[in-house]
Amino acid sequence: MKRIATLCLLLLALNGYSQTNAELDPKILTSKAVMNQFMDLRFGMFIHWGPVTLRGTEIGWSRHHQVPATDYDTLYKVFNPINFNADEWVKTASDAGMKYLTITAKHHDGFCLWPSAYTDYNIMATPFKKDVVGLLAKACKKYHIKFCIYYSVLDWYQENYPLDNSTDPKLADKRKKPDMEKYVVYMKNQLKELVKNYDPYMLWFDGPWEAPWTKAMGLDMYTYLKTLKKDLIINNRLGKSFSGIDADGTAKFLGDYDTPEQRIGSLNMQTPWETCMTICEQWSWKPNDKMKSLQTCIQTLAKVAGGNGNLLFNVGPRSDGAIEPAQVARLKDMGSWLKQYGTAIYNTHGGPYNPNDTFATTRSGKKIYLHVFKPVTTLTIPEMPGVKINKAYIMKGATVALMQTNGQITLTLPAVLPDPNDTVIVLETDKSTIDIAPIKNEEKK
Ligand code: FHN
Repeated sequence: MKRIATLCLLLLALNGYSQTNAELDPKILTSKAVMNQFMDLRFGMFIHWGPVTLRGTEIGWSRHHQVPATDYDTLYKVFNPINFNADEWVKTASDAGMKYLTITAKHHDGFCLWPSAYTDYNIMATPFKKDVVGLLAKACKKYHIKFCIYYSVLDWYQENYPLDNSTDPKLADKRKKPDMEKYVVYMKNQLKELVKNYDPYMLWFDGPWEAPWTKAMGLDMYTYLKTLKKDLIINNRLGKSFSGIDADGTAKFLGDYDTPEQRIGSLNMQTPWETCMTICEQWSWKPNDKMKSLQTCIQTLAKVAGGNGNLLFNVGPRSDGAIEPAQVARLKDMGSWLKQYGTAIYNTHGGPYNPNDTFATTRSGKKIYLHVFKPVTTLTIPEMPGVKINKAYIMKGATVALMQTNGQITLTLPAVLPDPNDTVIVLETDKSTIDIAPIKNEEKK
């Protein structure tokens, strides 16, 4: 999977695709206030799901490869997730401390989890016959979780989309008469259905890297969507270069925020960004998938927040509709940590130090939250120019001894840190911390 994402990025870079919001009418761009509210949420649930879970292979990508297309494209006929319960999925997200949820309404395989009027290849053609997108939208409203929709630009099932994902000419599903113009109309009709019927907080696009999708289509689609809902948040994957930040931190892409994938983005105080990452290894469910440790999960969230980003953390529910109990338990443990330390994550800004494997920092008002990831007894960091630390203490715990000399801050920590995954130390300063410029701190190996 990682190889695929890297390949996609490489293809885009080689094609020299770059477009920015400067090519859009500034009046239609999502406002800073809406984006600030989104960034305050910090933590969301990504869900990759569909009939492919019957095979336990990767959604979209395994079609024609591990699973012959003739098999893959007929799985819907026996897809009957009798244990699907939208409230349970959303409650799992809420108990994890997640504030938004993004569902793959249509992934690269073209299957639609809602009763689309524009294709029969949708959930109502399965024995299950329930509007999954609609049920999740309703459950998100009930649990005050922002409802977001993932929609794949590329579509290896729809006849009008010119490409299939088979590399073997013998296997390739010969497109009879593809017509990209008609496919774009299909996209706009489906997106209008999704926006009008389910009122998503955000659309998470994916798959812009293939040749049939052009820069002009991306600009046109962003503009079109903003006629449907002004404050709709749209990620940067309608554009061809779906990740690109200038040296000074400004965006070099089309869309409202950057989407580093399976990696933690760099500290950036200018451009909003969200890391999307799997809790296991595969995006959609597979048997015995290897799950990240609680420490890795918590430290990933803290490092992402420390970089001023959001974390969209992915689970892949099973073909019966249930999320693996082990993943539910892991997420619950993240929620327990957030119940204790959430003040150091939600409604904060990242920085001023760039995160590393020893610590990360978040900040709010006059406070800096120093997240310590390793059992160190002293921590020495570059001082913050012009900033005086009046008090240092473990959040909800004991005072921490602190020295500020020779341009350095040295903290003396207890031999056993209260939380081995991430102990939060509060530094109370004498000024508004948001004004402190980012501080480069190299990891001492
Ligand atoms: O090809 C997809 C992949 O299946 C998955 O949906 C990820 C999630 O961000 N996006 C693409 C790879 O970059």
